[in-house]
Amino acid sequence: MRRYFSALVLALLAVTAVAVPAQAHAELKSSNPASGAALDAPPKQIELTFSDVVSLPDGDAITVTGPDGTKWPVTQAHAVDKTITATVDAAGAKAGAHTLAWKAQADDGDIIAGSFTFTMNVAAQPTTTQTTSSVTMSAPVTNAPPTTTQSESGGVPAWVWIVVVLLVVVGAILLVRRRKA
Ligand SMILES: [Cu+2]
Repeated sequence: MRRYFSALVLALLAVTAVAVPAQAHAELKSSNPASGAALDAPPKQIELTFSDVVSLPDGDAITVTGPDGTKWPVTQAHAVDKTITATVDAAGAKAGAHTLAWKAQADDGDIIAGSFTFTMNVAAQPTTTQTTSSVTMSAPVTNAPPTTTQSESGGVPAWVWIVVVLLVVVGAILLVRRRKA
């Protein structure tokens, strides 16, 4: 009976020994951008907040991968207390779904990792490369038939014709009345 009891105690100790370190892991509590966020402008900084103290892991703490598979350059990763921050260069950000993968070293030395997605509603603001693309885009417009450009720029606005027609009508009515008088 006593053997049975000590075996039970040992078994319980074994279970808790496995369970306790697993619970001690820090977890990702919140982030900016948040998981599932839809952004109108690319973020300049990424912030991950954990449930416990974390430090930077070996290798990249944060990677952001765009819809076309290109990675945003991530610099200046810092771990302070429960947060990891990093500066991102999203100049080439495309509209669409992005994956943010993170890795951190928990206070007990274990490496924790995870990933989530967020969406960019628009592509990044124009850069020098995009200016050249807009120049090539405007080229076909200049090649458009001259008749369309003339009717738009050289044509008289519609309201002018309406005013002219009204003046003629009013003038005609006045003339008719004068003759009758
Ligand atoms: Cu752990």
